[in-house]
Amino acid sequence: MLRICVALCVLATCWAQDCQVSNIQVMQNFDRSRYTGRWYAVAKKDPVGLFLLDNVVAQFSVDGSGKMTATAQGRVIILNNWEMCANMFGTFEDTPDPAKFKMRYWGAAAYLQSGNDDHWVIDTDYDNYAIHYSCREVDLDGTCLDGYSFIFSRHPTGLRPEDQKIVTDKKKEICFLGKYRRVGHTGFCESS
Ligand code: RTL
Repeated sequence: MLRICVALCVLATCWAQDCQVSNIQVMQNFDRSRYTGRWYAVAKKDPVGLFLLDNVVAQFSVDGSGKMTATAQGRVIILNNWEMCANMFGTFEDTPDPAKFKMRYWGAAAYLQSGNDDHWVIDTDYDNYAIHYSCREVDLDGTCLDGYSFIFSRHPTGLRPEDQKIVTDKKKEICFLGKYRRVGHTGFCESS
């Protein structure tokens, strides 16, 4: 019995870390209403190309009909040296998996990036931490060729020590461990 358990555990670990986008485990029974409110990005893994640099704060809402929307702010540099605070909007299309969405996003100004990305919630306890994942391009071997991810905290000061191991384990599971940068909060976007 013990041998079977060990074998199953080994199999489950390998399966979780084979880096196939289609095998990535997301939050079970995701509850969008508990996810609403403000989240501070504390770390991010960048995609290829232009991206939010730091001071990233997201605010999620759910309307009367259950539709999820979000706004996000963050410092960006566009046109090589123009630094500004980007005000972004996102609407979410549901999929059969409650933790997997399609996010259409755009900026308050027309020159900001817009797009339609996957938006997966990998794990959250709703009150302290959340791990987001988006793969923009899947490689021929099924792994992610171009993706990004945010680690969010409800606390502007960062993750609680007790959440750090959970987050590190999930970073490994989504094959982005070692690819994150810290997201600083300097108040850059606070006046806009
Ligand atoms: C996140 C969740 C909350 C809502 C939105 C999000 C993504 C925003 C992105 C913005 C990119 C902006 C760029 C601007 C420069 O032109 C995932 C935070 C909308 C991806 C690159």
